[in-house]
Amino acid sequence: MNITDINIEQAEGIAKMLLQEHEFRTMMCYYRSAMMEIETKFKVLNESLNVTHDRNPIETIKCRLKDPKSIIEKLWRKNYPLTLDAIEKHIRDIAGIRVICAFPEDVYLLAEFLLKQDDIQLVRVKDYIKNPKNSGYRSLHLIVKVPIFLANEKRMMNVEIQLRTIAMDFWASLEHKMKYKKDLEDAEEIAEQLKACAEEISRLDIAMQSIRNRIDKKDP
Ligand code: 0O2
Repeated sequence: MNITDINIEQAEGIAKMLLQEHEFRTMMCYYRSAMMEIETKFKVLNESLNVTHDRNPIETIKCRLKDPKSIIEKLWRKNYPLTLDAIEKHIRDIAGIRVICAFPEDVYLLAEFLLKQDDIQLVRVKDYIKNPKNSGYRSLHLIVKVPIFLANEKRMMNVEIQLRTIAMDFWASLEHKMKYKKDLEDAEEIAEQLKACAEEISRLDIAMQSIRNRIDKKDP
């Protein structure tokens, strides 16, 4: 986004948002709280699956709050007004949680157990594992609403959850780096190579899953 390209309505929007700095910080505090709620839910599931299924499906959990610049850029790109109302209504990935598992079946198991919880509302699912993106990107994306309990009220907040395997995460990190690298001469060739790697990674995930299932069956 180039600030010199903005028109008067958009400039007014930015000015209003800055004037509402206190409201903006309050809203970010709500999203941070929602992110913590979801992180805790996954940690609890990990503990409980240790007892019931004899495994800890989660390798890592990464949390991030979208920074104000990325929020404004997204509103801008999608042609929404630069207001707090528009942020709450249209930007559903301000609070983001990435859950990394060793095996693909654990990705679905965790999603299923989270969505069974009676305080969680499912807003949207995008299954890029069953339907990978053109780039080769694979992950299970959920947008959920989770309640946060404040001093005098309860609020339902959106959280974006990305679940994927270690191998898918390894791939996504490198591919993400390439996307942000400008003036890459052989970008097309690298993208093709990455796509081929994504397919190999998917085969590897399936093979590792099947080995684990065989080992599990042999357990007494
Ligand atoms: P960041 O910094 O990762 O958060 P929407 O949110 O619905 O308006 P969209 O595009 O429909 O937008 O959302 P989608 O496809 O569910 O997920 C977008 C996020 O998924 C991205 O966030 C990435 O984190 C990840 N993602 C999606 N496609 C790819 C891909 O091809 N490669 C990689 N490495 N990651 C991908 P952001 O917004 O890019 O930023």
